[in-house]
Amino acid sequence: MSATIHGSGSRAKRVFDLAAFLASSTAGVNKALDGFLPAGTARPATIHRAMRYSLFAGGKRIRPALCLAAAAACGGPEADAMPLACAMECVHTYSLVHDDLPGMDDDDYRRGKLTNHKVFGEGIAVLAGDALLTQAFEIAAQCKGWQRYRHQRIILELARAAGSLQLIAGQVADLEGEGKKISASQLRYIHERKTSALLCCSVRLGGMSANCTAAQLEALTDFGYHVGLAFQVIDDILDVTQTSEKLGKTAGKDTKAQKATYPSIIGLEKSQRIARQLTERAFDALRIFRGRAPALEALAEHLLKRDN
Ligand code: GRG
Repeated sequence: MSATIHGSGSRAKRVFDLAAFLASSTAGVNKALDGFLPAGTARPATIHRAMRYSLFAGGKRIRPALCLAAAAACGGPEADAMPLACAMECVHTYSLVHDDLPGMDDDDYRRGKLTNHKVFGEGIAVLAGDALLTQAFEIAAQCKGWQRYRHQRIILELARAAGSLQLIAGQVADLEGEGKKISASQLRYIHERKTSALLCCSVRLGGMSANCTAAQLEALTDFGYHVGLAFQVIDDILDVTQTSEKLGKTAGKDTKAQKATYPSIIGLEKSQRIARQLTERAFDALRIFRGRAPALEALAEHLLKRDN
């Protein structure tokens, strides 16, 4: 997988080996996560097996990749960003474990495997999600801290993105919107919080791990916000155009749950146009890096064209 990417500003085309970047970032993240998490045999073994079951179920590792790519764009070493990349994946996995619970989306499959509660039972799945969220903060606290971004700032960043004004606010609005007719602006509110908040936080933390400047942080925020929105629009499109096998989770759930999505409100074609426009806005945000953010550019393009 090599992505032809648009050079910021000049729009010059270069080729970046995204497959190699993703293979290497995923291997690095998996190894680091394995080291950060208690062993599957640590007492009580059930909870550690349940945490590891979902964490190593084969997720695409997009948030860690964005975190590492943002660090690289700002000239920071991968090792400094790694704890934050791992923390993002733990928060994300927790949100999926809880999202799949009977009281939420009630799903049987995730990442191509049975969902956590189907294997370990509801009680353990709730606790595994709780433990993954807590683990994220334990891991983030182990970052080295930077001159512009002390530990307190890093923890605050993560807490805000995962908290009741962002990730959880998005999930609440999503739940409350089921079966109701909601407007495009209400849908944007949900997408900003339930999806964009974590993607945006991933690139911001990557930048912070490189002790980035305020201007770089602003650019990463703009990039993460638009890539996050595009990601959810594409997710909604894939829900109606792909099979469960391809997605590794039950396709067509949004329609079944009478959830408002871009395709259901404005149709497939217009949704695809919006995802492209949001990705363009993300590319524009990277101008400040003058072509030195190839991994971020390639990731944005890849996320627009993904099929799972
Ligand atoms: C707080 C109880 C509680 C739950 C939080 C916020 C939340 C539950 C759930 C949101 C879950 C969700 C479906 C968000 C949308 C974001 C999204 C499209 C996730 C899928 O991300 P991928 O495709 O997944 O990167 P993989 O499995 O590849 O990591």
